[in-house]
Amino acid sequence: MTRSWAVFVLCLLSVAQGGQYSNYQVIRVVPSTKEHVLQLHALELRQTCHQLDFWMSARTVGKAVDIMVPPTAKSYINLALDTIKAPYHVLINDVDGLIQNQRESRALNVKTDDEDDFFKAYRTIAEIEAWTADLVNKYADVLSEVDLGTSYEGQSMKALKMSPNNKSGKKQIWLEGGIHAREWISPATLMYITNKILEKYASNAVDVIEFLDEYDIYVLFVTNPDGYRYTWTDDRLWRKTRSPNEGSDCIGTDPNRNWPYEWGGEGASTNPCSDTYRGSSAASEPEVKSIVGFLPQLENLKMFIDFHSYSQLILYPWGYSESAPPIPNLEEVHYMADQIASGIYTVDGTEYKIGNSAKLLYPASGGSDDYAYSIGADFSYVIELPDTGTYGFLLPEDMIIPTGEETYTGIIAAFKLLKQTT
Ligand code: 0X9
Ligand code: ZN
Repeated sequence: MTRSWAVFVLCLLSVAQGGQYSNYQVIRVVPSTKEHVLQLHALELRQTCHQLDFWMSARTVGKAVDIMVPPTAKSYINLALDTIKAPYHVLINDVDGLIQNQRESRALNVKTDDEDDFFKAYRTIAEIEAWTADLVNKYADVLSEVDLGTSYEGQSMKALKMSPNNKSGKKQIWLEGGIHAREWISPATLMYITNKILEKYASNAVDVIEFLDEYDIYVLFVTNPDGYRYTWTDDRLWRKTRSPNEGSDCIGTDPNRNWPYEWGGEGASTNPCSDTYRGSSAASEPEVKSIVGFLPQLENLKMFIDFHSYSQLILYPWGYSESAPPIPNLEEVHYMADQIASGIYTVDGTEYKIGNSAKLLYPASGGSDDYAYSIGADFSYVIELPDTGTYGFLLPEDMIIPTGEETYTGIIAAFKLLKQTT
């Protein structure tokens, strides 16, 4: 019997169990041969029948693959990895324990007696909306809301616009977070950065004042609000949108495989049950469609950043394929990424790797970064925030402020360079 046939039979024997995460583990496999990588890819294709969740997809030799394994699939995965002889170890022993810790920590930190408390806890959609409304009031001279539309479940999607003037010929920047629902550090970091830029503006910090004189900054904290809400109410580790799929019981599309540039190519699944499902068509998701309806109206879009987690990477186009041609302004884009990484490093010594998305991470088509670059954003990035796997998507909330602080420094370094070069 061939190996893959053996795996297929085992797949039929395993009974998938839904529900919460008791006795779930995350294991890290580091493929040391090309054969390991191929086998891990094959395993990933069959992930849904074992309820495996590839927190980090298979890439190349030497690059870690993180797989969340339910108790029902432990013997299967052990056997499969022993058979292909790929080295692995337990990365997170008790996924449910981390989720419970986060719940308990939030209960202690949820209070907002003073303003700074807001960043001591992860925030629900309702809390984010209330905080945003306060922010718009507080900084009325520079801040306004832009209505983008609604999500599939009818939640309103509003971007914030930081702009102290209506000067003609202004350049624009778009920052978005929370496109993947479970990556909670993303909206939290983006809110931290936004708040700090506004504080600096209000305290007359010259660099921020001068920057906003030439650039309008648009910010969307939660790009996938239905998914984000679902991570609070039902499933902490949900990634996709919440729209139904015709002919399937599985819900949701990966919104970061749904953008209308090179849609449906490599690294995007045609299976609605997959976590990387590309959707029924390009921009099938109302959340993606709303932004696609707005972004091209920005005539001078200079920079686009989509915040994700985890792995500490700064990635740039093209991400859709390793065989895509190099982007024309590769040198400048790489140098800008280097400046962001250096800025981040100066704060606490957190190290980021930078590089082409398809090569440094993996090819994935239909991504927001490729789309933004395709419509003319000179600098387009995905920033994969901390950590590198100790907690993964379950980064403790006492990491919000340090992550916010260092990422803010990186972004300010980018603004400085942008102003010198565009
Ligand atoms: O796979 C993704 O969508 C991103 N990584 S994550 O672990 N947060 O899911 C990376 C996207 C990189 N960009 C493109 N490949 N276009
Ligand atoms: Zn992501």
